[in-house]
Amino acid sequence: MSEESKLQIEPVSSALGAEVRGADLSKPLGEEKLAALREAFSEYGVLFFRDQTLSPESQIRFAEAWGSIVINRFFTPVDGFPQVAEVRKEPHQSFNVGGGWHTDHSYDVEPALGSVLCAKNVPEMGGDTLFAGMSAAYDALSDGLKETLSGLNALHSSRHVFGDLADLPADMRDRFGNPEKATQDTVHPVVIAHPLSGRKTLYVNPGFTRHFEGWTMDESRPLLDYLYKHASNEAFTYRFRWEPGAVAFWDNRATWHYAVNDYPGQLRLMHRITLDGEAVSA
Ligand SMILES: O=C(O)CCC(=O)C(=O)O
Ligand SMILES: [Fe+2]
Repeated sequence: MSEESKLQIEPVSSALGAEVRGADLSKPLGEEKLAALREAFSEYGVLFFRDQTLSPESQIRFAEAWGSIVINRFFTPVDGFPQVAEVRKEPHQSFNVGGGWHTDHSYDVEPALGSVLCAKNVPEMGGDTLFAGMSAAYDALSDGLKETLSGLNALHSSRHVFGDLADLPADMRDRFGNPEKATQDTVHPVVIAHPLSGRKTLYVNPGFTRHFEGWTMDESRPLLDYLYKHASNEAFTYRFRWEPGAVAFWDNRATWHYAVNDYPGQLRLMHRITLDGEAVSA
């Protein structure tokens, strides 16, 4: 492979993330580039690409190079492409999708590997996405707390977010469908061995984790809150500024994300594909 056609992979922060240049995701990438991307994905947890021209078809093809696609139960799909979910906020809406720290699909027995999010319409200002690296966050805990966490599991659920009991603002209701399907509850270790990197990684998140297994919600709250405050410290985060054609491909087992809701009166539209994962273990 010639030098020009090689990928350039530049880390963007010490905790997570790398920006990739030299990849046209609208075309098949070839084994050599895919292998380099696989390694970078495992090392950095989230990869960013700019100036892409992804159609729903080519986004699907890129995603399928990593595994099979999860058809999301709750999001409105792009017309004609059930594999591609719309992440949309209209100018008249006040709430956004993903406007708090979370990791997608942690309520599934086999949580999704990650998502490929492609910017279609972005506000002139605002609408950035924050990412946080859960391996770096874990590494920075004390040996004492690491020891305590090593024996714990936690329950994750979709019910309080997407289910009938969810306290959704009125202008969010048409963004999500099928509340009767939000019945996923599952237990995962609080610290997992990351399926790709093998690194110890904190695996609880403010969006979907309910309580530690065998503990009440009240008992769990203080320690969960401590972990959330710790893991969302700036030292473990990176803020990505979108432009049309930008793509983020994140690993749900290694990172959290947070879609900043600071663009009232403007449209923001993203296309998301989520990839099947595997059971996580300590
Ligand atoms: O819109 C974003 O930046 C991310 C929204 C989100 O949480 C998701 O697509 O999973
Ligand atoms: Fe999300």
